[in-house]
Amino acid sequence: MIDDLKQTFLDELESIGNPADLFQLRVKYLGKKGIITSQLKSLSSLPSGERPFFGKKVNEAKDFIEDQLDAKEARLKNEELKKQLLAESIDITLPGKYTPFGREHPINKTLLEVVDIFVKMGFSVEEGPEVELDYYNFEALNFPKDHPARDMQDTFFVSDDVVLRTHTSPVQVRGMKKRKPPVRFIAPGKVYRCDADITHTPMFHQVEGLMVDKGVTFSNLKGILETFLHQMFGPNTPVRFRPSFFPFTEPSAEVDIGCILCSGAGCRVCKGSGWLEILGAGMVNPAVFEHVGYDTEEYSGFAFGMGIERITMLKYAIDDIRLFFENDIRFLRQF
Ligand code: FA5
Repeated sequence: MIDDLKQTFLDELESIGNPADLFQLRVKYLGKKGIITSQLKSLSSLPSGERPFFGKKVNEAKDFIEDQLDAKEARLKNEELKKQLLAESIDITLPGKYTPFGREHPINKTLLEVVDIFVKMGFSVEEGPEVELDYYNFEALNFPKDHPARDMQDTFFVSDDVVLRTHTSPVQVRGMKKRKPPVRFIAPGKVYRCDADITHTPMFHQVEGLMVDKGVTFSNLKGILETFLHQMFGPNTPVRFRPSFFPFTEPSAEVDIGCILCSGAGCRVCKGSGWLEILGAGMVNPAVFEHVGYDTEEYSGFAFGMGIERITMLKYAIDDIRLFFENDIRFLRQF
């Protein structure tokens, strides 16, 4: 009878293919109300002479069933693991997935380099709006209405009183209005002019600089700009100041560096002169101080402004400004 039980168990075990069914089978035979357990319980109702023989048989069957269940459980687990490994196998001979990394745009790269040099010299960074009032872009900078100097910058008008700023110089005025001297900041950002050829685009970037304090002189301006240009273009780069005109500075200067392509010998880029114009600068015109309420007797200052596209073109010998804005990945990848 016990042997029949073992055989029935083996047949049932044979048909089982997953751990959940196996567990049910274990409960069926070895659980509290299982077949084997109830056989063991029924021993007490047997005549005492039959108990040892029958008890031994039931215990053997219990051990046998336990061993069989454990072995099957191990087999099933093993099969499952094999299936999982097969499903998750990786073909290491396939080519990897290429994730292209973005990189800094050359204009941003130069802009950050410029900002970094001035921040290290103690300048803070100031920002202003790109859609600007005529007052800040022109009037407070000593460009009176209908003054011919306004023609120097081809302006995009939003309305009679509002323009797309043509330079970063309005940030000088906004920055000074916000605080009392001493002031020392730079103002990087986008500016707009109705202008387009191989050295001009309708949108470009400038960095403005302003320093106002008691006793600031043209020598300070020269020192700061020479230090900057030597860090940007190399310590042996020649720098020269030429007289120029801006309504908001007096005296004004245009600053040139020795042509970095021909080392001053004269080439196509410097048009044979050996020099390249790099920025505009000068001592802040007292008329501007009056607009911001600074005492012109007590304070003096200098300002400068440079075009970032121009600096980038010189640094990397690029001869067409439009390349920066065409988003040709083959060009941009080189920086
Ligand atoms: C100015 O804009 C003055 N605000 C600079 C200044 C600031 C002078 C403070 C004195 C004191 P200018 O118009 O020269 O000056 O422009 C400065 C630089 O902007 C130029 O040297 C040139 O590098 C760049 N630039 C001008 N127009 C364009 C354009 N359309 N595209 C690209 N760069 C331009």
